[in-house]
Amino acid sequence: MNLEMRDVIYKQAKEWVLQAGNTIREKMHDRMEINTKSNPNDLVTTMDQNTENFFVSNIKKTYPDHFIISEEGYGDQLETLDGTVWIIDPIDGTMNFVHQKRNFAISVGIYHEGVGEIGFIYDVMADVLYSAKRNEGAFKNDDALPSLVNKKHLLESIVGLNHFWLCENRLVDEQVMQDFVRTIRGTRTYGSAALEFAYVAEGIMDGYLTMSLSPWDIAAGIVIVNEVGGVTTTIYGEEVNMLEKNSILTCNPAIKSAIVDDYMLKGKK
Ligand code: 2AM
Ligand code: CA
Ligand code: CA
Ligand code: CA
Repeated sequence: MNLEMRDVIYKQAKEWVLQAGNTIREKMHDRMEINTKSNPNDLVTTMDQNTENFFVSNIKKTYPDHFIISEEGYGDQLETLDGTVWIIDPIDGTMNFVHQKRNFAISVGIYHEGVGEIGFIYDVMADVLYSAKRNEGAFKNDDALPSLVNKKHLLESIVGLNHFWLCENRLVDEQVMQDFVRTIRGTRTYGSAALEFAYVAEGIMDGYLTMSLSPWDIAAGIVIVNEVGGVTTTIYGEEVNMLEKNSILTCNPAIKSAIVDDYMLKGKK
């Protein structure tokens, strides 16, 4: 992607992200409809839909030749990542949005010919914007995020994961996962995949493990984590497919092989 064009798109996308966040904060306490999707805990609100619609209509108007992959159905059905593709989660962490009124994010990744060029993760209530352009570093608001120190040991690592890893699951033996959580220093569960990626990029968590995420949950996060030297693969160390659901490991590169080889592959079902 032409760098001048990329800067123009970056500025425009940033403006829309901040504007969408502003609207969410303003309308936060208005009455809204809450519905369920795949199961009773899989929530969607009119705020998710309206926010996505805001992005999609603006993008279609301003960049009619760009494509969109997004969660709530306003985007395109794509079979390739050819051209410029915006990958959008209007509210990541809808359960947090509904129940906690915080700890949710707007996630926007912009890919060109399959390569992640721009990423935004906006923690709306904290008003903290994580951003990155490929090869130009990652930022938390206006501060550059330092590269991850490549000295981390698994024993001193905090890893984001949820309790389902310790329940019977289809991916990794529960006994192996119990060994894993006893080995590491601590676990965290924030309930927003995008924010967990941002925290890995910030170096306040060393890794994040999750069983199944969609492209819009990870697109921005991958670009931001990349820029601080972090790595993202499936939990078994395979390349992520941005057109499908994937299990996800994003982490400091220093602990990747310990997690993948000594736990995920060892416990693989
Ligand atoms: P969402 O809030 O945009 O749906 C919650 O643990 C994290 O997993 C959130 O980032 C959430 O995104 C994501 N997630 C993916 N699939 C989900 C599902 N079926 N139900 C709830 N959260 C899901
Ligand atoms: Ca959802
Ligand atoms: Ca999501
Ligand atoms: Ca969402």
